[in-house]
Amino acid sequence: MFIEAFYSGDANNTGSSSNSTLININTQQSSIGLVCASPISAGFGSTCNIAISGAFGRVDGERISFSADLGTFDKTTCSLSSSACSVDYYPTSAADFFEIVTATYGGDSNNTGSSASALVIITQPYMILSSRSGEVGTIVTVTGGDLLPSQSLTLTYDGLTLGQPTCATDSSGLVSPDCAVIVPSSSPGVHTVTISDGTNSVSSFFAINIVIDASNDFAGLRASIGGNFTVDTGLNQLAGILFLEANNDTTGASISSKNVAVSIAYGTSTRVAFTLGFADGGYGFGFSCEMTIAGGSFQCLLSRGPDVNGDGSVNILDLAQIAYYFGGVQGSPGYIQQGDLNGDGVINIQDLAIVAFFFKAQVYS
Ligand SMILES: [Ca+2]
Ligand SMILES: [Ca+2]
Repeated sequence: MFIEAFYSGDANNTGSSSNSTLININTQQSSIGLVCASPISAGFGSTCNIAISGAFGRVDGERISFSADLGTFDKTTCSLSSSACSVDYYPTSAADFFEIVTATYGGDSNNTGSSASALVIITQPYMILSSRSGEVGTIVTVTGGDLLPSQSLTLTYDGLTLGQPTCATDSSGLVSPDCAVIVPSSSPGVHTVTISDGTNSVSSFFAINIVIDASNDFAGLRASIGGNFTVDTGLNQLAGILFLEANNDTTGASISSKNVAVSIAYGTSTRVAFTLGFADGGYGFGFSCEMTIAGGSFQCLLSRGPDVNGDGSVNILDLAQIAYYFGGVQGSPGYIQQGDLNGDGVINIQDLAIVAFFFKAQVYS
């Protein structure tokens, strides 16, 4: 702005004027302070308060606008009152770990515009399973947190809503669910457990194992096998440690026991067979088991090993051994003990059938 003084003169004086003088008039520099509640759960509101300073004249009643890349506001502008106002911000996805909320004042003829940003951290819901593997029917406790309050939580297993009570929610603050899952009928391998509040969800994994538990009597002994296999349906592989024990059938005294680590790549087979012998103490018998992968079922037979010739595999040579001694009766020259798989004193079709059933079974000693 230029200011200039004029004298119009009178009867005695001519008029005159001053040089013009430049006066700079700056608009007031406004400044916004922005504070948003953080951290919050996705879908749960964060109140953002702003206060403007440095501004003068006609600021109250003017509007502050808000923005964020994701999420919504209860209103995208608020009207200043006593140089302050607030909005509520709602992030919509917990997949977004944080959001930057920006408040902007456009300024007016007295004040320059200004803006400010605030970081809102969005908490990630979490869940913890009390057990990560087991059998169908296992009761698993689900605990977690940072889900939304005042909503029903739902649990799903492989995408199917579980037909059991939904978790209770904590009406004060963020939810800390505490509920029980009864693992439904499902095939061996890894399954997905998900908990959701309608906006946020989080998943964990539960592995169904194949559980082996069998015992049989054989030649005055009682033998048992136990343990479980984890199944990797991606690599088509199962692995586990099995415990074998043989006791005197009358006294119960332990005769032999051992742990056997078993790892089998089953490829495209739907059935897995293996045989484990009580090599300790020279007992020529053991368990031979077969399992179906999809169903997780198993059956184990206690007998002399189907690897009749002891070369580490069950194949045509073992069938040939049985065939050679076929009909041999205990005590006769045509009888060999290792060919009488079921121990009934005669080598016949039943022994042949055992070798045939476990043909190509993986042999562990
Ligand atoms: Ca063999
Ligand atoms: Ca026999």
